[in-house]
Amino acid sequence: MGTKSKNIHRMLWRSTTVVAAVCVFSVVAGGVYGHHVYEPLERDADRDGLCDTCEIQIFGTDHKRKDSDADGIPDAREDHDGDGMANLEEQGNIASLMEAVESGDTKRTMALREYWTSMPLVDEDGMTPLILAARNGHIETVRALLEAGADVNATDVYFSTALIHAALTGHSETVKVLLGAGAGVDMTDEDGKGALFHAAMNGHVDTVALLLDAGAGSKLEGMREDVLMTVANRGYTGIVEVLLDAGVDVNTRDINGKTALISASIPPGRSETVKFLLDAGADLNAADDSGKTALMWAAQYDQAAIVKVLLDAGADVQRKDDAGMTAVQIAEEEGQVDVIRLFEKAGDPADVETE
Ligand SMILES: [Ca+2]
Ligand SMILES: [Ca+2]
Ligand SMILES: [Ca+2]
Repeated sequence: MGTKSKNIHRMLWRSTTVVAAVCVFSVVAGGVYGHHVYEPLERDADRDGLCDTCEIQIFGTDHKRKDSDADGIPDAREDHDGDGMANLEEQGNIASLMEAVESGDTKRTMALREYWTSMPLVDEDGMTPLILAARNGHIETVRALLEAGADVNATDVYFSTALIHAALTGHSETVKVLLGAGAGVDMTDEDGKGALFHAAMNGHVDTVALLLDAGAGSKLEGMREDVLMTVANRGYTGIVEVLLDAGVDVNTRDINGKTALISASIPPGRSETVKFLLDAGADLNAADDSGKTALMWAAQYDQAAIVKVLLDAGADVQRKDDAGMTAVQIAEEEGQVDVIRLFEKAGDPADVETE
């Protein structure tokens, strides 16, 4: 569900002012971009201008035959719903709706209301107009859609709601509007992740704060704790702070017994997060299920800056993991010279040990 791919896809639709060219253009562009993801939507097997997906999902015609019912009227000129408008023109209106929603054209989105339910059928992600507007932070369109009765908790094919999409893109004002309209704050996608998780994963601190205020994660076992570990690992200190303020225990552990401090000590560039966690009362010498402390993990992965912070904070250098190794021995085994030098500066723990 990459934004870039999605944009290319939207561009394809946008490039189809000449409705009849929709599918022909897409076939050519598909070759250029090599985007097979959208092939089912853009393919036009019988080259009659109607996309396969439109024929199958909406018009009920045979996508492999230009005149499915052999009555002499091509599928493109048939009128599947008897409203006086030919199928090809209806397809153009659906494309126009998608373009209007994505660009935040509220007036046109409302004018094309009769296609709201068609849009998810031809969008490979099953996006409703509300989801697409929310994802793009088009707050006026979101409001108009909600007022017109759009289902605030409708999902795409990944079971992601408009709230999840607004949260992962960090459109906090849109998140507010959706919450106000009764969006399920703890609804989860196909991976069991909710809006809180997605906002946190993408570093949107304001959105995380809003969702926590709305009670996100309070009913989902371990959700806030999982989020703490993840954002600590990613170095999103602001979100760590918001989560701790919301009552998450700084020393909570994941399924491998790792604390947030340990999670933050493994990747590079997390010194500030490590310092923040220590100031917030993180257990400096907490060990995970393998007996490894934050110091040992940082030593193993050559995170010299973090080793320095942990040593300065008084981390226990003599402590051994379940394999009987101290942090400096781990660093030696891994050949992490920068870290070894730091231990030497801090006083050789081996000497201390034999005293
Ligand atoms: Ca066709
Ligand atoms: Ca026909
Ligand atoms: Ca029609």
